[in-house]
Amino acid sequence: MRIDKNQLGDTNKKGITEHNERFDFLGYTLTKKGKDVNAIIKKLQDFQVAIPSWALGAGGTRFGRFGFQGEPSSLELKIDDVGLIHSLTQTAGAISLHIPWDVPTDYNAIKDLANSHNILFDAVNSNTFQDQKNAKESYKFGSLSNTSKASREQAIAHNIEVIKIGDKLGSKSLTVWLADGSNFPGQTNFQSAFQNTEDSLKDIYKTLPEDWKMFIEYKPYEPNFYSTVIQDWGTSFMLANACGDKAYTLVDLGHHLPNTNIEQIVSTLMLKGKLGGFHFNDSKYGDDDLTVGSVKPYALFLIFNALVYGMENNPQNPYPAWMIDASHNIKDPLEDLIQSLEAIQEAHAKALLVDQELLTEAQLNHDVVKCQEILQDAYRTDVRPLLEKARLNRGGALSPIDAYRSLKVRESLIKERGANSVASGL
Ligand code: AOS
Ligand code: ZN
Ligand code: ZN
Ligand code: ZN
Repeated sequence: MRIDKNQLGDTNKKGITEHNERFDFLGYTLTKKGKDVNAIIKKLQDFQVAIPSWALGAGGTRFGRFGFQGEPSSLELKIDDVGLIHSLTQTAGAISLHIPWDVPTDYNAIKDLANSHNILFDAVNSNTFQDQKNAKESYKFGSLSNTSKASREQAIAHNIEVIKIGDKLGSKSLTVWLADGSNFPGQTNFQSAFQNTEDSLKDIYKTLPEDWKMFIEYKPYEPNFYSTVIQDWGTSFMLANACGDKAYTLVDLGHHLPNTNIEQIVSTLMLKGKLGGFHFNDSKYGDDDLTVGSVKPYALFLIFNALVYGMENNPQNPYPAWMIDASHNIKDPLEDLIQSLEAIQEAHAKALLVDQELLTEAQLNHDVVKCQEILQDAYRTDVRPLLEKARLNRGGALSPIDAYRSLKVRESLIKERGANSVASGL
């Protein structure tokens, strides 16, 4: 199924009067405070977040998986799902593929399909955390860090293959996330694991096309529970520097030990021009991959404040690649992704309201109370009318969730694909 603009026009009519009232009031208040409301809306309209192909079905946990009816069973259907999210939210203009789960058979047909939905191919993700069917070597004891040269070489070759596949689709970056690590003290030698990883990454890096970037994702634990080779941003940063200018650190919000100050990490990386990619999600205990903004919305706002500052003040940092990295156990994945996009744009809009000049002045005066007031004034503003306006301007839905439900999108997908359709790759 596809959603056309006429259908949205009809569903949008219902709430438009109320939207106009709320927008006019907010616009008036913000203008009085000296804000350029149109410039903020333009920034919201331009902000696009990639949807990962693996978030479109129910992922489940190691204890079980409760399927979601009408899941996309092929790459084509996954692109159609992102198309649906994009037509409603106007914020999901890209898809991030996972190889070998999403290898295209007909590249031109896949590119045409994505194009018909106005969707680009963002970073491609390699997979060396599972043994693939008929693979000669195993990753049970690591991939790029493995003590076995044959395993390392297989993992390097796979990443190079992923770059080639992405290149044919128009992707411009490779994301490397490694499950490499150890489960027990003494199991591995930390220094040789690091050195092998650095050498392997350099071999992959050498094959990157000129206009490509490599993102190195870090994570403190899981699937290994004693040590992870690329455990934190410092390790990723060192590896990126060892590789070269086209290698960057990727921050996934769920990949930090409890209470880590992520906004400070973001700031430092952008100052050094090394924040390449970003995975949005939320968490309570670990890498929970929950709906963005569902648990710690204020932390998300503070992180966005650092991101907005960096985008405005750090030309040495390239524009980061944004992606939602989520997993769905009990919600309709499409509804959850819509909620995540809303939370992302809400935090983004609030960060755009922060008066940076006043904040700098208050910081220089050591006026701690004022500093907090400035941040919280922005955070406490209900910015939802701005998000609505940005969506309407681009031809999206006033309320994406309401439209998704009133247009009976899931029901249509189940009718088209069948109740037992399972997302490919999972
Ligand atoms: C794993 O924890 C990382 O977040 C990865 O970015 C990603 O979820 C994985 O590559 C998907 O399989
Ligand atoms: Zn991630
Ligand atoms: Zn995560
Ligand atoms: Zn993760």
